[in-house]
Amino acid sequence: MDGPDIERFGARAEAMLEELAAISEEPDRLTRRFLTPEHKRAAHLVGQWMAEAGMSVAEDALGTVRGHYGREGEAAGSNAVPRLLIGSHIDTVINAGKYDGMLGVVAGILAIEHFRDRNQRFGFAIDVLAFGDEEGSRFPTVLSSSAAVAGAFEDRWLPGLDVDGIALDQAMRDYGLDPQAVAAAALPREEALAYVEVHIEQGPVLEHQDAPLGVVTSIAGQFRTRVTVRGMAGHAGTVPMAMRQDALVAASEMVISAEAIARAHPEAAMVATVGTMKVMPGAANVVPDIVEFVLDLRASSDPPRFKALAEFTHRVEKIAAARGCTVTLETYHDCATAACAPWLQDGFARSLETLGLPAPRLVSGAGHDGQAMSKLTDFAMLFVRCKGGISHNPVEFASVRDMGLAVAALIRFIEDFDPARRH
Ligand code: HGY
Ligand code: MN
Ligand code: MN
Repeated sequence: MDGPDIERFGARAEAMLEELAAISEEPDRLTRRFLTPEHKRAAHLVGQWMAEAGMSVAEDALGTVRGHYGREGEAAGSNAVPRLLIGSHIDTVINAGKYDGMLGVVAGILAIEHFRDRNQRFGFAIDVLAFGDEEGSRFPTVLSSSAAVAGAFEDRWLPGLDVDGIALDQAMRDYGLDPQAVAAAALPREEALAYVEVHIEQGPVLEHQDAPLGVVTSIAGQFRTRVTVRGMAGHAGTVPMAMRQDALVAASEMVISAEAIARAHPEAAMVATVGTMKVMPGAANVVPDIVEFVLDLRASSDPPRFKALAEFTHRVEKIAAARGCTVTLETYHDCATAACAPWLQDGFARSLETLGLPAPRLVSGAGHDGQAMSKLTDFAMLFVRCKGGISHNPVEFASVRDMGLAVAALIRFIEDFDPARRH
């Protein structure tokens, strides 16, 4: 693989990402949430690309598009075939960038296309997986579609409601899926050789080190905890300040306390974010009586994360009591820190070295499908430099050259992949 190949891979990736980015729920920004008609259109497009790259294509009960590239001598329709899994997600956050998730799916497809063009087969099959619920931007679930492949889907997620009051299982039926068939989406453990993912770094480290690519060592664990504060509605003009049970002021103090807890633990790379808040009844001249917000709390290891949630719980109960309010917390997502398998990390490091590139190793503060897939098999990730480390923002950017290098590194990784190295 030489320079022109790298440029060609990168240009193809850019064009495919552009095409996917045009499929949005909103006219002037990219938003594509799980099981929406736009998810279905993007899944169909990805399925077409997989078929054109020489894969057989299927869709599982969670809408994951699964391309299969058979191993040497594999007869059509064989099952129980050992396979290397490559994937990422095609759902987005609200007002997203076009690289987060989609780049990993496109890179997998371009790698298979490269092998198909050379009629190159391996002693193992390769599946490319396009997951639809990594971001958790529609239902109170996160990583549900990769969890289904890993056999870790939880039925308690099915009644979860989106902002319009549509339950996950209803949305699955509306999409043409069968919520009762989720178990069939699980891949038998003995068939999964490993899971690898190419993803933009979504942070500033690679750019700071002037490295186009990097090898992930582990993915930070995360909580998503719904906090509901209840006070007393009242007339904005008549309730004296000292007599208020203002749920929004209490909630605001709680958000500040979450920030203070995270700031106090840089050693754990702790981060706390409140990105959504519902204020009820939602009138300018009514003292709010119910406020609901979600805390996203992460750290580079689990013990400090658990301690921080306990500390936050203690502080919010005190804040609520002092303001004549009550508070309830419901942690609906608890994803453990997940370590990338050293033998797979080394595989990516070797592939970077053969391309004459540095192979920095780094932690991922962002969550990924690999955390769910780690319940099925060993996993690893290859990070791609992104401009300013910006992500979850429409200015998110990865260069054509860096994306081309990522595809080339993935190809090298696959050519060098040997399941016998798993120890
Ligand atoms: O939130 C995350 O870390 C990921 O982008 N879903
Ligand atoms: Mn994301
Ligand atoms: Mn992502």
